[in-house]
Amino acid sequence: MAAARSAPTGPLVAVVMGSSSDLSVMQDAVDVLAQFGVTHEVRVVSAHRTPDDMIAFGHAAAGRGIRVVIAGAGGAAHLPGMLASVTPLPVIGVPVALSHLDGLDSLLSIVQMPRGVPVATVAVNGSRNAGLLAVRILAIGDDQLTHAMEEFQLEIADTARAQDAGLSEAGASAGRGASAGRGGSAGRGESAGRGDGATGPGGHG
Ligand code: AIR
Repeated sequence: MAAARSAPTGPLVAVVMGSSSDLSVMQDAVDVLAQFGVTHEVRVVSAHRTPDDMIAFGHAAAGRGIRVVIAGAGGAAHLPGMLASVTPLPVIGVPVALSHLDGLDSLLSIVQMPRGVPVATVAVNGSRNAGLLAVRILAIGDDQLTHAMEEFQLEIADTARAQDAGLSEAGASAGRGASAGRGGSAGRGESAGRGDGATGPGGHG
């Protein structure tokens, strides 16, 4: 019979980035993890400026009890892929947009991994979803975290329905005064916010 694995006491998620200049983007992931009560660490590890440190970090992560790595970088964004090449842990890549090329350089650097070395890539600057995906991965086999995620999903559904009600009401008002044009004042059928427009469980975001 396999020996029971002792519960890790250190952080479960590592949020790493190529430079502290990425933090404004990566903070969303950190905030989501905090909202769900997931222990985490935040580090700067550069694939190009501190490659030895990066490799050492990647080799040691699983042994330290880290379960998921969220890695963000911009430009020649090799950090997520290089980490994925030296750890068996799931790596979620966040392409950080720099002032040139709108983040397309970062996106392609992260998403176009060779077969055998997967990186789960989120949208450009999409670190909030990276945090949520890490929570979902950790929720496998964790009923409490699964329940928290279900609650979160209900919250974002409520937010979307409230938006629907608000726009429907606005459309009805506009329609009373004038022609509603091409089918009313409905929006694009999606949140106009930063992505999901939601707060986490007990959160404020
Ligand atoms: N970077 C740092 N080392 C390797 C890479 N690709 C990235 C950072 C940041 C960008 O370079 O992830 O997005 C610019 O970093 P800085 O420190 O010049 O602001």
